[in-house]
Amino acid sequence: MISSDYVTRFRQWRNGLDKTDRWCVMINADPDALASALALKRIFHNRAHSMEILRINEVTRPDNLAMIRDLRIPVKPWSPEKSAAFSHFAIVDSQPHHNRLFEDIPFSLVIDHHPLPPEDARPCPPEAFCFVRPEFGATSTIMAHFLNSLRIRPTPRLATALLYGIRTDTATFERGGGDKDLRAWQWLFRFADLNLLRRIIRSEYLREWLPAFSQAFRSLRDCRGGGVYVSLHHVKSADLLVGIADFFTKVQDLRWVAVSGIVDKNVVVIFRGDGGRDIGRLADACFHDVGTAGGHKMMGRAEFPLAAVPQDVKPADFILLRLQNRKLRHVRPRDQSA
Ligand SMILES: [Mn+2]
Repeated sequence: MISSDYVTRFRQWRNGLDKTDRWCVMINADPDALASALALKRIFHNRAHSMEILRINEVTRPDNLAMIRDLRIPVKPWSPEKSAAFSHFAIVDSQPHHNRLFEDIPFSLVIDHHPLPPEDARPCPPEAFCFVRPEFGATSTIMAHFLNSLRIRPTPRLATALLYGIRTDTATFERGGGDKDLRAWQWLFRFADLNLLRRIIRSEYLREWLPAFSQAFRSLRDCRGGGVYVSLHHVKSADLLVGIADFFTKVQDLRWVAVSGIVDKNVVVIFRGDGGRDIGRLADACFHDVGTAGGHKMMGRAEFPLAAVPQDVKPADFILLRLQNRKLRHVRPRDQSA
């Protein structure tokens, strides 16, 4: 639980809000940030003239798009000219030093669960409310605790958003999350719309990706150690490669998969493994000499300029040869990998 003095401080701070203020909550949109911004909007309801949610990034992931659409999250793109329309700024699930677009904004409210800011970061002004607590698995958890202690019952859409925020940041409690997150999960679950939640969870692919899937199946080649290699040509975004790689992790008996594509003038290879071997090390061993490569046990990524592929060799053949021949024992020590 959030210690009660913080809740008291937050309540007092909220009581001091001016109803004529025009608030902007800035986010780097992902499920946790979107849900947290929606919760903040609810907390500010009737306490401010308005609160708009503005994102500094493009939203491309299918589940994020589904979340915005199905939960009707009113998020708009940020541009610096828009700042004149607001009197106050908040930031959730990020801190001002995380992005240069946040840097010059005079934030009055910061709520985040990422690591504490470095010593030399701009300090939070005394009149602002800053709550940065890395012991929470998600900012959505913090927002759920604030809602609960303010006795605000979330609508089904808000509860669903916060559940999906916690689910994403903790990888369904597989890669993080503790008691606080679980307690928030249990509380939110009572209010959520589980049909909507299921629909968002299942939105893993974009319709426009389907031709690439057909190409992926045709390009499938076996690799050593129960792995497969899938090669695509030019793709709009690496999200598609991630989507395809994640799909193949669900095929029983495939131990690992590498999916490559060309994004702009770079070759991107996404690796996924079942944890039986360190797939990040394989990525590093295969491609460290041509670009950036690395990852961890179950996920890896390599990216290098297309120009690194010799002119008379197809990128797919270049990659396959390396996947087949690089030996793990040549891997550099972990701390030096990209
Ligand atoms: Mn987060």
